[in-house]
Amino acid sequence: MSDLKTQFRTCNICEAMCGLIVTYDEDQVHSIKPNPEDPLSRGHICPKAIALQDFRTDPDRVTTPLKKVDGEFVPISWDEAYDFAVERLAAVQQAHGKDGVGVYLGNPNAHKFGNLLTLPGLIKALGTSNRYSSATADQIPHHVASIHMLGHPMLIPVPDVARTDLMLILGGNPVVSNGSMMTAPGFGKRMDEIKARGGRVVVIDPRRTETATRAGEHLFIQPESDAFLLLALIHEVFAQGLEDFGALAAITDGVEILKEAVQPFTADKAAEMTGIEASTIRALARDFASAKSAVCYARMGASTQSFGSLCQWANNALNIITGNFDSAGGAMFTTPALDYVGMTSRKGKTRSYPEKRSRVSGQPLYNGEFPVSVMAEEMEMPGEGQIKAMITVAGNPVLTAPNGQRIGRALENLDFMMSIDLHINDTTRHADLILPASVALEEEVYDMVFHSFAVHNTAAFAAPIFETPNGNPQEWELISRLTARISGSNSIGPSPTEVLAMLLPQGYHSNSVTVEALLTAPTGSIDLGPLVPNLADRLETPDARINLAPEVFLADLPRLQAFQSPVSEEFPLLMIGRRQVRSHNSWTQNSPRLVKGRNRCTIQLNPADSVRFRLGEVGEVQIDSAVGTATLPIEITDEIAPGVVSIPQGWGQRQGELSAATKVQTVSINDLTDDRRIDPVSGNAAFNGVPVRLAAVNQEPLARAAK
Ligand SMILES: Nc1nc2c(c(=O)[nH]1)N[C@H]1C(S)=C(S)[C@@H](COP(=O)(O)OP(=O)(O)OC[C@H]3O[C@@H](n4cnc5c(=O)[nH]c(N)nc54)[C@H](O)[C@@H]3O)O[C@H]1N2
Ligand SMILES: Nc1nc2c(c(=O)[nH]1)N[C@H]1C(S)=C(S)[C@@H](COP(=O)(O)OP(=O)(O)OC[C@H]3O[C@@H](n4cnc5c(=O)[nH]c(N)nc54)[C@H](O)[C@@H]3O)O[C@H]1N2
Ligand code: SF4
Ligand SMILES: [Mo]
Repeated sequence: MSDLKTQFRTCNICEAMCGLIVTYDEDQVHSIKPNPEDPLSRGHICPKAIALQDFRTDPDRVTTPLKKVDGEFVPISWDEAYDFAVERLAAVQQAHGKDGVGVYLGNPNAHKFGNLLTLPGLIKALGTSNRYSSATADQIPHHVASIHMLGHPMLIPVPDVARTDLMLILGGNPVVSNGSMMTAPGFGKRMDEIKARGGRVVVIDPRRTETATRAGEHLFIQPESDAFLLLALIHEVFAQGLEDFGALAAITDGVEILKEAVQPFTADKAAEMTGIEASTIRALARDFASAKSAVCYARMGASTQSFGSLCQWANNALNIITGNFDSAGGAMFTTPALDYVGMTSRKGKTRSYPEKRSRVSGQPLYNGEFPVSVMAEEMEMPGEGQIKAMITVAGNPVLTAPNGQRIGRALENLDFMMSIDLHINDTTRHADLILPASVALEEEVYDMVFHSFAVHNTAAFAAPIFETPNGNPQEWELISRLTARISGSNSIGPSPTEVLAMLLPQGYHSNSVTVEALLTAPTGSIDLGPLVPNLADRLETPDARINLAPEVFLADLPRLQAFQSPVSEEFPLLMIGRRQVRSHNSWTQNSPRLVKGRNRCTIQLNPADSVRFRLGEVGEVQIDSAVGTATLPIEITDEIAPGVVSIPQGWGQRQGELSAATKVQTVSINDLTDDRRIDPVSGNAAFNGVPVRLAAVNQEPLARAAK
């Protein structure tokens, strides 16, 4: 045991950045434990952290370049692999132009320092504008709100959970997800702390989530009706004369326009659309505006829906008009050691938005990426600019994008596809070439993105622990080598650690945060203190002022006013997704320790609906949407609102591609989600509120409600 070593490390699976203590020897991990001294996570971890070791030793992991020959993947050398990739990509671009090659970047990239540093170079070398990522499945409405109101997509307000007196949560389940665009590990404990100091947390969700249960205050809401609620809260704050702009009064524009715009959105109208009583909405507005501090936080459920952009705008507006923006206990802005906003500053640059529109259906492009919802049609529709080859890096859109099966069919018809990934899975099985990626424990880790969204400022860095298998390059080096070959150069550029050393001096804490200081931090992480007001200096709008009422959102209000529930006789229920503690999106389901136990891929249904559709005695149901069908076990529970059903995201791995240990038969929610359902302002996918019907398996479809 003498050669056991220990390392402080940040878990980079989800956004929470939990501090870990990893004990290991030359070959393997001995233990992964929470770091109680980590100033951000304070000893929190979840079961996924322990599985970090499984991703490395996974028997199904791809560990050599694989080329598809007569339908079978065969190992090839790295030289052959690079040559094959470069030759085929060049052939496609010669025949169809630069845009003939599309790129899809999946969620793990956001957590991988080396990938974030090197992928922009790859895209530049390819010269394609056909770019997609999981961000447009997920969070573009936040960026769109920040662009138009504050001038920079990454000026994202983060709830000051540590000091707030009243927190309103719409469409987030941070007890399970540990926060999103709000890095808040151990959120349950943080809620307990709010309550212990006399504060409140109110959760508004069509499901009584784990967060709602622990918060103690929960209101059911009809899917996709959040914008009505948020605008009614704004309406009520003005109507009750409770607005107070605090320190931002002098730099906020558009107050009168906003006041006028919310006129039609009364508490009564919101009550009709949301199912929440008007008196409750009025009281909530009063409590929110009169609390010493309060913060409204609207996430996934309020973002991945048809009115995602209106929700994020209204969410910010509510915080701003109640003096809860850039002030303690409200929505605040981080000052990270590696300042992404500063590094990508747009000050003094004039831009128009959306930057472009997609070729086939004219959906907006923000942040250089088209909505993932249009990826299939861009591959299918012939003509100039059609995608004829695709590169996926750490992405699994067949399981994670709306109408995923359509994407699978489109990938199959391409001239060429390549993937950088860990697995042969539902997406990468369509590739002609798979390049094996390194995993977390084989890489240095510095979180470039999520320090920007953290509820407390910290910085942490760790070196790789293990070598990559077969002497493979680390993923950043793989990407750099591919880029070099594409651009005919020999140079692969500096390592992520070298880049970090160059960038830290430009950040907010250049005196205290250096690579050396990070590596020797006694608790594994440097505490940079609570969030501090700073917005006035950071606004990137052309006039350096906050715009409360940008035209793009005002122009979308008539669409909201015209909105009617999509419930019909054919599709009488609305489907939403849910996350689970023991899985991360679609890619952790190959860890036996995470998937053991009962099949968690169930459809949740309210008892009233099980009676209404005569499904009480049924073990399994068939669910149909406009685009697909699936069969899965039923779970009758009053934790889901009447009229709504919930299926977890991230499942549906087809049999035969996972190890025997984890072969559970599950379904992909995105066989059912509809790629035509989007938020047209941002192009973000509307995963939530999908109209569906249920039928008992092997019986006539019970499409109609028993009246
Ligand atoms: N364990 C685990 N943690 C994760 C992930 C994971 O897969 N597993 N994924 C990570 C990623 S990539 C992200 S983006 C984050 C997401 O983290 P969160 O934003 O917390 O997302 P969810 O947990 O999906 O919670 C969304 C909630 O919205 C509700 N909802 C659905 N439709 C509506 C609606 O119309 N209105 C309202 N008000 N609510 C609605 C759902 O019931 C659900 O409770 O989680 C991250 N953390
Ligand atoms: N219906 C519905 N759909 C959803 C959601 C939802 O709530 N409901 N959530 C959405 C959200 S928030 C997100 S972020 C997206 C996620 O969508 P994606 O990013 O497309 O999906 P992931 O499941 O994260 O897929 C990660 C892929 O990367 C591979 N991988 C894992 N680690 C590495 C690595 O280190 N390097 C490389 N190269 N590959 C790696 C995995 O094998 C897998 O193929 O899904 C979205 N889809
Ligand atoms: S909550 Fe997220 S960051 Fe923390 S241990 Fe779990 S997966 Fe890792
Ligand atoms: Mo996400």
